[in-house]
Amino acid sequence: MGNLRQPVYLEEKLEQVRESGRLNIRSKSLPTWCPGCGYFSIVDGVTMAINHLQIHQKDVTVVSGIGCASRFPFFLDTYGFHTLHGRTLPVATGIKVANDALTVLAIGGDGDAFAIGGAHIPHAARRNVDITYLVFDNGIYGLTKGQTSPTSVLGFTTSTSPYENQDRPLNPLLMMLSYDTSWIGQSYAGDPRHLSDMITQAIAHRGFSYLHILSPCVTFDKTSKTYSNLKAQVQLLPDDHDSSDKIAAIKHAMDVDNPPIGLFYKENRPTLSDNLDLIVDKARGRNARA
Ligand SMILES: Cc1ncc(C[n+]2csc(CCOP(=O)(O)OP(=O)(O)O)c2C)c(N)n1
Ligand code: SF4
Ligand SMILES: [Mg+2]
Repeated sequence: MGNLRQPVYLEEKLEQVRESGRLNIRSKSLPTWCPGCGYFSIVDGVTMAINHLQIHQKDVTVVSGIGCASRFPFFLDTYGFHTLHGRTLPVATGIKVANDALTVLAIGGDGDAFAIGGAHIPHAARRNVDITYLVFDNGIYGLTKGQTSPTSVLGFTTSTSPYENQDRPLNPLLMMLSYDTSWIGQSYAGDPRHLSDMITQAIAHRGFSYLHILSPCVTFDKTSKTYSNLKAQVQLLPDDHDSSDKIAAIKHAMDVDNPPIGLFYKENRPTLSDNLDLIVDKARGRNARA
């Protein structure tokens, strides 16, 4: 009995959250993530961004798939939708098209996004659905106890790669650039100030915004995307990076050894809802002539 771990007193944590003044958006369900998981700073970043942009919580819907990352909607006192594994974007698209006034956040891990959900991403991006997609990349399947994911690095040893991972990792930023995403950024869970600023910019963008968040899984990754490795690797995008220059963004996205953080690319163009409105107008015009 002497070896039993001390219980975590969630009431004390709840009190800290209450004192921070952010409980108006944080729900009374405190995150069940492992202590030290990078995701804690993301929930804080989203809370700060929503407060900063003065969006009322009744106007926010958070949609997720399945995974540790996808538990996210439970921890915010907004509307939320915990969908099936990999099906975040179709559900988020439906919500936005049904009510364009809502701020819709789609959330998932690297597995939820780029393995089972990978085929949905190009279509949400090219249609420029006005939602914000936050992908938490820990390079592993956390919830199912540490298998390789599409972003696991070469040589990574996990339960499904005991003789080291031989599959080359995807480069999500390059993919998003090629999908014509209208806003693309990257941030790091170990830099909360940068993170909340990037989340704020992503939500403020009118169109499909994609924020790639590097975030350590402290329980199942002791060697790869750890805090100490990421801290040494990440670098700010250069001050003179022109976020309207896609070729420059592609070059920076290829720097996988020293992942740059910041705004890679941004353009303004009509959203899916704008285009649907045009179609409605055209159809009404035709009906009027008929
Ligand atoms: C259809 C289906 N296939 C597989 C699973 C098992 N499963 C649940 S979460 C998950 C991967 C989670 O990894 P990721 O999306 O990276 O999130 P993380 O847990 O790392 O935050 C898998 C394979 C499932 N729930 N449903
Ligand atoms: S298993 Fe990993 S990703 Fe999941 S909560 Fe724990 S540290 Fe975070
Ligand atoms: Mg993951």
